[in-house]
Amino acid sequence: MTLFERIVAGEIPCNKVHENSDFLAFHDINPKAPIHVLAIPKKCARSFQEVDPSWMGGMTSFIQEVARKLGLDEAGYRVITNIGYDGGQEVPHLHFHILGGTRLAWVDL
Ligand code: DGP
Repeated sequence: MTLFERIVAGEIPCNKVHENSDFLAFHDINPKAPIHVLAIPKKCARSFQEVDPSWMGGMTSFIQEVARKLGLDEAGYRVITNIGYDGGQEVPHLHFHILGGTRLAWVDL
C-alpha cells in the first residue's frame, strides 16, 4: 500500500481540502508555497506515465474545483506532477501539486 493509499483509507491523517468518490485533495506536509495542496486519484496509478488517460478528464475537473475552493482560480496557480526518478517523484502514487498564494518563480535547473 502506498503512503497516499493509506491517507485515502484514513490510516494516516491529512488536512483535507476537497473530496469526491474518485479523488482527494489535501495540504502537502512540506509546503513549497503559501498554498501547496496535493490532488490524487483514490485508485492508485504509479505516476502520470502509467495513468489511464480516460481518468484525466475527471482529474482535471477536480483540480479546477480545488483551485476555486482555495481561491486560486482568479490570481493563478501552478500544477506540477513529478514522474519517476529523474522527475523527482518520491511517492509512487500519482499526485498533482497545486501551488499558489504568491507570484511563483520558475524552477531552477
Ligand atoms: P513528490 O516528490 O512529487 O513525490 O511529492 C510528494 C509530496 O508528498 C511531497 O511534497 C511531500 C508530501 N508528503 C509526503 N508524505 C506526506 C504525508 O504523510 N502527508 C502529506 N500531507 N504530505 C506528504
